[in-house]
Amino acid sequence: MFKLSKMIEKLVLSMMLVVMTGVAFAHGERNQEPFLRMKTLHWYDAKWSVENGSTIQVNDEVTLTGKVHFFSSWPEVINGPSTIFLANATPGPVFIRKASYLNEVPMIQSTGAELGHTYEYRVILKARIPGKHHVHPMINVESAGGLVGPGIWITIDGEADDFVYSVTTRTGQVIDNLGSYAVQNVVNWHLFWAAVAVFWLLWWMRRPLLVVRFLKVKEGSWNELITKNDKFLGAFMIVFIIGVLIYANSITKEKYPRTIPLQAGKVDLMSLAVHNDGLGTVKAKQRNNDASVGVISKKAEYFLPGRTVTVEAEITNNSRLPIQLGEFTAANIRFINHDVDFAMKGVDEGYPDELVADKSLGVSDNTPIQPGESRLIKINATDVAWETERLSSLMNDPESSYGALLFFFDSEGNRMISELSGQILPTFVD
Ligand SMILES: [Cu+2]
Repeated sequence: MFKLSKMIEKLVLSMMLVVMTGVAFAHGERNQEPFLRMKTLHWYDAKWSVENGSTIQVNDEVTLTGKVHFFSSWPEVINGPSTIFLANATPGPVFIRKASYLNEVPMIQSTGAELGHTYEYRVILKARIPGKHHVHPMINVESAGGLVGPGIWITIDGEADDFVYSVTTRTGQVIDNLGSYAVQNVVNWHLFWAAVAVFWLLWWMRRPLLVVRFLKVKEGSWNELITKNDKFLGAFMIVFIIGVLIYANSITKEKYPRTIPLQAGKVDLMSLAVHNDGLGTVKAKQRNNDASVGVISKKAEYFLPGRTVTVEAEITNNSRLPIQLGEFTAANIRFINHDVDFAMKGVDEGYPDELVADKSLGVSDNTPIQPGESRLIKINATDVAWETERLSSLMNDPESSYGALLFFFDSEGNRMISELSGQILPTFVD
């Protein structure tokens, strides 16, 4: 009797401990060593679009914003932030992450950060599973793990079954709910392969197992262990399985002619890396070879049927004379702006014709960019060369990114060259 009551007491105590630590420590963000938490990431100006302790409904959105500083004296014992991923720390997939940005660059993929620099983050979440959840921004550092920012409590109300996540694909197809899209197909294929596996197992298991077979191995009677029928079935299975794979691949290709492989590359954050000159003030550091022109790629699309690459870029003129964009060159193909005389003079005689685009380089605003001015321009490079030079196959690559050089000319004809690079999205509809 005494023992039992002692046990119940223990049980109640341990349950209380679980409940209490659950409240006090949420989900282990205080488990990390102090030096890890103090010398890695410093999150500040953190804001949530809802108040701490508030209640939202399933399907409601929450936006996390703020700044994260990568501390200069990063601990020696953990990996540096050369490969990082912006995420959210929540207890399981209770929210889906609709979008995430560092310095307004989409963070669908991993990126790399520089020590001593500050980045602005923005994470958009959509409520999925009801409950009371602690919600933080988090950055995963390769080989070091997740480093979490400050968290607030958000209660999700409603029914998990009401959760809907609808998306429109790049081909214009509307998927009503990504959560249940093609699930039946996945189930069917699993059942099919499970049936094949079970059949294969039963084929061998219907005969005496283990000891009998062990003795036969000892005797060396291989003909009884693996019969003619077994060999015949084995050969049939190889042909059958490979045949099914080829068939499945062909019907999938027919049903989904345009697919993009899972992206494996890292997003380049260099072009927008933020300088910290005194924490809190941020200044864009622009990637370029020629300090006189700053170029930031905002958005790039490749319109497949039209063989057109469109780029939106912010150009900053740091030189003392007005400048104009004269040329866009990538993979040896040159797109010239016919409205800029200095650029036209640069089309040297003797350069292979097929590598100079027939059409002019389209620039949304050709008026000279004045010294000190920053302007968002749209660049349009259309040519069959994208197809003939097989550059269009970038859609099938596990890294949909591009790079180009931009040639600027000032009013005296001086040429300034800047790099332009970023992610590129395929589009199939105009
Ligand atoms: Cu937490």
